[in-house]
Order: sequence, then C-alpha cells, then structure tokens
Amino acid sequence: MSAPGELPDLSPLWMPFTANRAFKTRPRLLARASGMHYTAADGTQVLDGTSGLWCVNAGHCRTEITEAIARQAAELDYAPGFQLGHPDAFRAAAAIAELMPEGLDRIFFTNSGSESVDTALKIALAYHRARGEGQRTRFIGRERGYHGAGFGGISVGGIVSNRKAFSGALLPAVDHLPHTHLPRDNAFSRGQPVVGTHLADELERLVALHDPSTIAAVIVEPMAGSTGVLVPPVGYLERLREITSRHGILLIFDEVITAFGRLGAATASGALGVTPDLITLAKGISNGVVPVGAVAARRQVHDAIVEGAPAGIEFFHGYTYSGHPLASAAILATLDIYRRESLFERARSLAPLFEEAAHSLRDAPQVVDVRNLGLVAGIELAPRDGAPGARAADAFQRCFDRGLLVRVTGDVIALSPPLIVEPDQIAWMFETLRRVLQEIDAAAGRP
Ligand code: PXG
Repeated sequence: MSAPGELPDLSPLWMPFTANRAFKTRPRLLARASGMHYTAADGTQVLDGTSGLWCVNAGHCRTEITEAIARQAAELDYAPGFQLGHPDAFRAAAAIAELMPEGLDRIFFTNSGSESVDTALKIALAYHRARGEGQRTRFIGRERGYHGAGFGGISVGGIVSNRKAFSGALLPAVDHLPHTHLPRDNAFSRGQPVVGTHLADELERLVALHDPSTIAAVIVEPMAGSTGVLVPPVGYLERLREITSRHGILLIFDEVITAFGRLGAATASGALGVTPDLITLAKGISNGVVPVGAVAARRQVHDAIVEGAPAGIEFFHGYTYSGHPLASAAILATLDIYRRESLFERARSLAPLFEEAAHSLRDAPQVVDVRNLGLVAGIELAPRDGAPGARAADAFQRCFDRGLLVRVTGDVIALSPPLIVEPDQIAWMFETLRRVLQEIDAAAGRP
C-alpha cells in the first residue's frame, strides 16, 4: 500500500473506456471537487466543463446532498427492495414523477444508465406480451446511438467500436435507423438543424420491412451526447412519435444525459415538446453523487403489466440496490436543489449566451462544425491525416494543462458544464479552447 499523498500502484485497476497504457504513463488524478472546480492531485484547479461525465448538474460537493446521504447511511444503510420498502424510495419516485412529462408517472429504479436501458427494453417486451402481442420482440435503435454498455444497450446502440468485439452475442432482433448527422447541410447550425426530418421516414421503411407486428420499441437519445453532440433536426422526433404511435410501437427516449436541466427543462421531452412512452434516466438524477438510474413509464404501460398480471410478482426484474436508501436520499436532496435554485430555468436562460460563445469558435483553427442545444456544445475539428481523434486528444490534454476539463469523442470536443456555471466562466471556457486550438495549429506549423 502507498502512503497518503504518494501515487498508488496504478496497475491493478483496469480502467473503463480508457487508454489504460497511455493513462498510466501520464496519469491525471483528481483529488477534490467543489462547485465548478476539481482540484487535481498536484493541487491545480480545473474548471469542470463537462459536469464530470454529464452528471454533476448542480455543481460539486453540495452540502445538502452530502449531508443527506451521511444522515441516511447512519440511519438506514440498506433496505431490501424486494417485497420490502422504505419511505424515501417512494418519496424519490414521486419527486421524479413530478418532473416527467404528463402521464409518465411510474418509476422503476436501477443503478446506472445501462441498467435503465436494459430495464426499458424489458418493460417494452413485457408490455406487448401482457397485451397478447408477444411476437413484438424487435427493437429499432440508431447508428451513432449510445445506450450504455450492457448487452441490450450495445445491441440497440450504434457505436461500432463498442459492438465489434461482442458482435456474436448481441440481441438477435435489432435494426437501426440512420444517424442524423448531416454536416454538409447543417454545419454551424444554432440549436436544432433544419435539414433531416426525412431521416425519420426511414422508420417507415424498417417498419414495412419487418412488419409492425414484430416491433416492440424504438429507442433514441433525443440529443445524442456521447457520439459528438448530434442535435435532432426540426420535426424529426415528432415524426418518430407519429410513426411509432400509428403502429403500436413504444417510443423510448434515452435521457440519461438530457434529463435534469441539460436542455433547459426537466427533460428533453419537455424542452422539445415530444412525449415518448418510456424515459431512461441516470446521471443528473443524483447529481452523480450516488450511482443510480431510473425508468419513467407511461401509466398505461405500467398498468398493462402490473394490473393485468395474476396475483404475485408482476414483473420479474430488479436489482439488489433498486431504490437504495443512499440513492433515494441523494435524489431527494438533488431535486430539491434543482427546484430551489431554479437550475433548469437557469440553464434555459444561459443557453443563448452559451450558444453565442460556442459559435465564436467558428473561425478558430481546424474547426469544421459547431453544434449546440441547451447547455451543450460540440466543436468538431478536422481530423489529422491518418490519425482520427488525435487532434482532439491533443486539445483535451492542453485544455487540462490550462485548467479546463473538456470531453472528447473522436474529433469532437464536447462542453456541458454544471448548470451553476457563471457567464464569465462560459466566456473563459471558450476563450481557453480558442487559445488551445491556436497553439495546436502553431505547433503543427513548426518544423
Ligand atoms: N444512455 C446514454 C444516453 C448515455 O449517455 C448511458 C446510457 C449509460 O449510462 P451508465 O450510467 O451505465 O454509464 C449513457 C452514458 C461521454 C460519456 O463522455 C457518456 C456516458 C458515459 C460516459 C461518458 O460521452 N453516457
């Protein structure tokens, strides 16, 4: 064991979605966090431009949350969630239901976004079966979709690298819509791009190909985060809703990133005015403090499964930690902060300024696109010849060295700060990024 303050042995930890060998030759370790900032292990301050991994929406180490979980841990550390309960799990479900679109008021708890996705897919199958349509077993996902790392999620997901090594063992009946990224038409769009509604019509083609009677659900992120901030074209989600409704297919919005204020409302569904049948949640639900997720289900979906079942367990699904006391306490304290500080409204009112600052990078070196919605921006760089992703990876390291945490996926730099961000911090983030891009450009020009 290493002494406190000394760097621990890095080899035993197999890090998730990380270039392990590169990281361990140049580790970046965080020691503390408060408000908008991390403190790195060497004491430097890093402004969190990404809300951790899109989850710390109310800012770091909020005492209301840390105190609530400390109290809960001392009072009721664990309570089985099968055939037993505790009041805070019910209170947390009610608090979430209140924020969901009208009608989606039945809440199932999980521990992560990946589990929320698996749960939603299973609810969809159980729903159709309960209604005598057990032949509806097919799912439709989308290219470039990210729905977590479970087998269900990678099957409906559309990220090639996440599927390749496991391709022989994916869910058998899945098809994919085309992604909605149309840079030639939509580059530098502010908010929702105008071209691309027609891509939703591809669903009609898939429905005709497979026959609607075989399709259980369509799952999409209303705004795709992980694959580089893909904002839905105007009218696109409305069209998916219309087609799925017409064919009795459930529509699932994966709102693991977009819910809890990121787009200036409790959900993307609310912000964009399209209501699905199931919403998957995680991340901002507990401000990232305790790992927890949930699925919000339309009441009719819940009732078809629960009210229609014979006496006994109605839905054979759940987790040891579903509705965990610490998660419930964290949810209640987090949602209370969002409400008291009007953080969703704050995100909405900061969005125009954030958009302006993001698009000021339009003429920065190597920038080929800027996309934005709510408090999310994606800045896409031209890839280096023969080395896709290298330029953005370089930008990530240089930003970090200057005290700014950004998120990089391929050659897209994503920014999604906590909703407590101040206007001068927004300006500083994009200025820093501009300097970094200029520095990279200058370095590339040197012999
Ligand atoms: N759905 C969506 C839409 C997500 O963004 C998951 C499901 C899975 O959640 P869990 O809690 O199982 O990881 C996610 C996760 C990034 C990044 O930087 C995004 C996620 C996770 C890590 C990094 O884009 N999203």
